[in-house]
Amino acid sequence: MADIASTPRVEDTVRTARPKLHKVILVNDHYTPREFVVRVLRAEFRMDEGQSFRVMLTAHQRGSCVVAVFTREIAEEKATRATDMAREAGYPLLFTTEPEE
Ligand code: TYC
Repeated sequence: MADIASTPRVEDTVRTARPKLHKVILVNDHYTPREFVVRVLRAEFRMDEGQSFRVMLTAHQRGSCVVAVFTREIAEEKATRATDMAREAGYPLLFTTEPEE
């Protein structure tokens, strides 16, 4: 008779160590100057003038725009730093994060 306790179990799914990525999202508001948004995007996300202008304009026109994706920790850190940069300058500019589907 088979000994249940010693019967090997076979995993039928392959587990891979791939952390879920999180989006950093730029949120539009009516008060932050466009040039300041571009400056924050360049400083925190290392974008060039053209990229940062397009991301700013998309958020301005559609309400929000995905800036980039990172692991959760990095995404949250960058969103916080970018939002803090705006607070220090007295603007309501907001960066949020959300997990990718
Ligand atoms: N809507 C702002 C303005 O007209 C500019 C702006 C763009 C602010 C994108 C935030 O995420 C933003 N001055």
